[in-house]
Amino acid sequence: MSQTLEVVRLSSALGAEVRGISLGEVGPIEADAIQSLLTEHLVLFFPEQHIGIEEHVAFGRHFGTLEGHPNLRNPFSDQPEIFELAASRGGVADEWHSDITFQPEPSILAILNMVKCPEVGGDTLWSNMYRAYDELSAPLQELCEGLTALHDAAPHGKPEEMTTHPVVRVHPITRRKSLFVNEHFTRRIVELSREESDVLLGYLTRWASNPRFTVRYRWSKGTVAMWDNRCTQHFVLNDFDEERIIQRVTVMGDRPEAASPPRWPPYLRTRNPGATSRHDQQLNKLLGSRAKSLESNKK
Ligand SMILES: O=C(O)CCC(=O)C(=O)O
Repeated sequence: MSQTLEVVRLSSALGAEVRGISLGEVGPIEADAIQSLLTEHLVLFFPEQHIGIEEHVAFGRHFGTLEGHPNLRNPFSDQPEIFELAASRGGVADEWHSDITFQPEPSILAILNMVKCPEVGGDTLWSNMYRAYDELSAPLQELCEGLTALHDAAPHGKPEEMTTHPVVRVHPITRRKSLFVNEHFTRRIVELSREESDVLLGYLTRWASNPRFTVRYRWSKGTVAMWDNRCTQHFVLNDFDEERIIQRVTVMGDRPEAASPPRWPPYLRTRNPGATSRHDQQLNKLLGSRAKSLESNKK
């Protein structure tokens, strides 16, 4: 299939609309071209596709191994690789996030099919995490590069599902550094006290949503979007009344590569534990279970 792609950028920070291709007929050559466009624009939109579930899954498989959502049940089909979110008045992801960061190997990219969309509202925003890192001051970049953060699945009612990731990761294709903390899943900077972590994490997660780094997309039925979770975050506007149905396939996963190794040990309150030490319970639990598994590996 020979198809001429028309590509229109949607903001200075990220995002492009792509026409002149039928996603239901993509082969390896077209998939490579799409991967190159994704590497350049970070999020792509393909209007008027109207693909079905089989085509959606087949398209996703060009980019890696697909996995259903680990915590949210798929109510409508026995196709395990599709995750559907049907929402009206609630149930939308209106907190900035990148997908499934509570797992050691989070999603690398996602492909979303807009099956039913409200006449107005329900736009999605994406933000460019390369820019969020690049525009930090040099001292703050250096501090962040030496830190790791605890992420958990508390938004899915499972705070015990947790892992740590570098605060600054390196993209395996571009080798560029990006900021890798998000308001939805990131709980704590491991090397800082709870109070310090709250301040820095609060700052970084607000910074990540600076309008200068973003694009906002107005959907129509049949549009397919595809984004790179390693260098973007997204947020859905919960401002609609009609039903909004999306179907997503999720490409898993690589272990985020740190920009540098952690420069400090985890924060541990060693003296005078008091009422405030309850704030360290989750971190201590994670560190305790890691120590135990190291110990049992030695045996
Ligand atoms: O519904 C959307 O626009 C995005 C959904 C979302 O946040 C996700 O798939 O992680």
